[in-house]
Amino acid sequence: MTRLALLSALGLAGLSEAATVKFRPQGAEMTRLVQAAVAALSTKELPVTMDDTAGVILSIGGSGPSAAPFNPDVAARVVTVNGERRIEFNPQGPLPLAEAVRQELARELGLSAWTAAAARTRLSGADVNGDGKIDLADLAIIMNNYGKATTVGDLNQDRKVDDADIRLFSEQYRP
Ligand SMILES: [Ca+2]
Ligand SMILES: [Ca+2]
Repeated sequence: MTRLALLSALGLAGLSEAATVKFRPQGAEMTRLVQAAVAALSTKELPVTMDDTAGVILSIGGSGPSAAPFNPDVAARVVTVNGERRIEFNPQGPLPLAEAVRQELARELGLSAWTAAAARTRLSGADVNGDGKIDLADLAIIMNNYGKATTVGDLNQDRKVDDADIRLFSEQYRP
């Protein structure tokens, strides 16, 4: 691919991409809090949706009457119950629940902050080298692997690196 073709590809609006996060909120209030938090990450460039059929279980309060009381200083705790990971939020914790949810889920997703920009960098796949930035170093890796059957630089996960991946990169890249 020539440099000119590359630049024109960068200017094109291409395929749309979406990210899915897997969380299993329990109960109406927890579900509402998690949905609101996930909605705040979503943009036209990278819609973020929730799959609640898998992932860590999220609940307000402990699981069942035998659950240990919360340390009053903690907003949330991570426990394993019956082999399943759960994050339990302290209903009387030091943080408002919505804030505690954003904080815990940011840690789960490896987001540096609960912002759409951080989500785009982390979840779009366009940060190929994983340095927290979507920049020309990532494009260089994609170009280096162009035409190859590899997962490095394969943003749409079809096991080859081609124009579709460059278009996806161009949607996430902000010069
Ligand atoms: Ca990068
Ligand atoms: Ca691909």
